[in-house]
Formats: sequence, structure tokens, C-alpha cells
Amino acid sequence: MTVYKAITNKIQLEFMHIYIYKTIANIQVLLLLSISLVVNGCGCSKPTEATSHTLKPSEIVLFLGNSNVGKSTLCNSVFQQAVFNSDVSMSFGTTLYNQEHEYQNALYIDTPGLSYKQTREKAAKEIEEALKKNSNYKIIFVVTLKSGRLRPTDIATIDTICDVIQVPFEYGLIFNKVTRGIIKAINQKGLNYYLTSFKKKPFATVILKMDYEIEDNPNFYFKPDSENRKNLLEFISKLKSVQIHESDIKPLDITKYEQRLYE
Ligand SMILES: Nc1nc2c(ncn2[C@@H]2O[C@H](COP(=O)(O)OP(=O)(O)O)[C@@H](O)[C@H]2O)c(=O)[nH]1
Ligand SMILES: [Mg+2]
Repeated sequence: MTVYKAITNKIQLEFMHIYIYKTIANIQVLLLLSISLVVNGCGCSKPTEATSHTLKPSEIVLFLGNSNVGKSTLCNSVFQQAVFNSDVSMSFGTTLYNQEHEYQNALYIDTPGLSYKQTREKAAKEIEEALKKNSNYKIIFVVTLKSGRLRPTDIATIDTICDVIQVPFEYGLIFNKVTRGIIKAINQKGLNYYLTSFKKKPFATVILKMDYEIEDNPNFYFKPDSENRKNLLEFISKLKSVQIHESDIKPLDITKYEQRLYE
């Protein structure tokens, strides 16, 4: 009888051991699972989202040009979101600093303009910094026409910034906020008259119409299916990018900018 009891006790003990081992193993599995969920995300978000944040944007789309030509509005039109500040109310233009936003694996940078004397030095530093990110760049200048003419400040800005880049490169030029009458004149005479004004001619150009619905409203941008947005997206996608290393950028000389205004 005692032998029988001893045997059943041993069997019970074995079972308890197995049970304890199994419980510990289960806890270990649960712990490992929860650690991997914390590290990798719970799987409820799209896997592409998790990876896209860890990847470096493959290129930079750099918007350059003087204040109020519509750079921030153009970027917001691409994003379909008022990401960059766009406002006419401040005396020296809205942005004294670069604004950056990642969109579809490209980093969009909106830079300050050089036209205001009081903030020119600071703007020059920001532009230099934007060009020194060791990346592939799509370089886009934006200008507006005043009574159908290019403004000397816009020509000086483009020439001065082009001087800074010491590698062969190409840039795109956007004629923005162009009114119907001027578009008609351009269609008759062509753009060459404007393009010969620059020391270095643009590789590609696009004319975007004045959008009267925007009307100085800082949070407005082109409608998703508008002709302007379609032309803008096509222009950006077709533009050639150039690899720029920080050592390819020489300091931006603002005295040269000033001299150019009086040339
Ligand atoms: N009517 C109209 N206003 C525009 C258009 N594009 C920009 N603006 C306005 O022009 C002003 C300057 O634009 P912004 O994008 O801030 O220029 P930035 O200084 O070059 O970044 C803002 O008040 C915009 O609302 C346009 O196509 N039509
Ligand atoms: Mg701006």
C-alpha cells in the first residue's frame, strides 16, 4: 500500500514539475512576444509606414526664391496640407528659417529669400545650410512677373545662389502667379527673352497661373485636381536631380547680390 502511495505521489510530483515547466515556458513565450511587439509595432499599422520613417529620403526638392513669390504655397499644394507657413503679413517675409517636410520619400525644403536687406545675411546662411545636406537635389527657383517683367531682385537671387554651387547642375524655374494677359503675351513671344536675363539658364520652366481662390489666404493652396497642381507635380517629377556634397558649396556672397541689383 505504501509502495502504491509512494508511486502515485511520485507521479503527481512529476506532473506538477511538467506543469510548472510548461507554465514557465509559456510565460517566456509571452514575454518574448510582447518584447517583439514593442520593438516591431503591433502589426495593426501598415508595414510600409513603419519602414518609411526609418529610411532616409532619397532626394531633396529645394525651393529657392524671394519672399512672396509663393514657394510655401507651392509646397503646400504638393502636400495638400498647410504644412509650411505662408503669410504676407510679416514685414520681412514669413520665413527666416528653412522649413522642411518629407513627402513621398523626398525631403521638401522651403528657404527664405534674399531680397530683404535686414535679413539677407541670415537667409544666406539658411540657403547654404539647405545646400549642404550631401544628397541628391532637385533645385527649383520661383519668380513672379511684375507687369510682365522679371524683377532685378529675383535675377540677383538666382545668379547669386547659382554661383555658390561648384558642381555642374541643372535647375528648374517656376513662373508663378502669372495672370491671363501675361500668359497670352508669353505664348506669342516665348520665354527666351526672360531666360537670357540669367547668368545660367534654367533647364526646365513651367508657368503656373494666378489662382484667384488663394487670394492671400495663408492656408489655401491649389486644389488636388487643378491644372496648376498637375503641372507642378509633373514639373517636379521630370526635373533632373544632382548629387551635391557639402564641399561643393562655397559661401554665399551677399555683397555680390547687392552689386547685381545695380548692374
Ligand atoms: N492670389 C494668389 N495668391 C497666391 C498664390 N500663390 C501664393 N499666393 C499668396 O502669396 C503670398 C505669398 O505666398 P507664400 O507661399 O507665403 O510665398 P513665399 O514667401 O515665397 O513662401 C501668400 O499670401 C499666398 O496666399 C496664387 O496662385 N494666387
Ligand atoms: Mg515661405
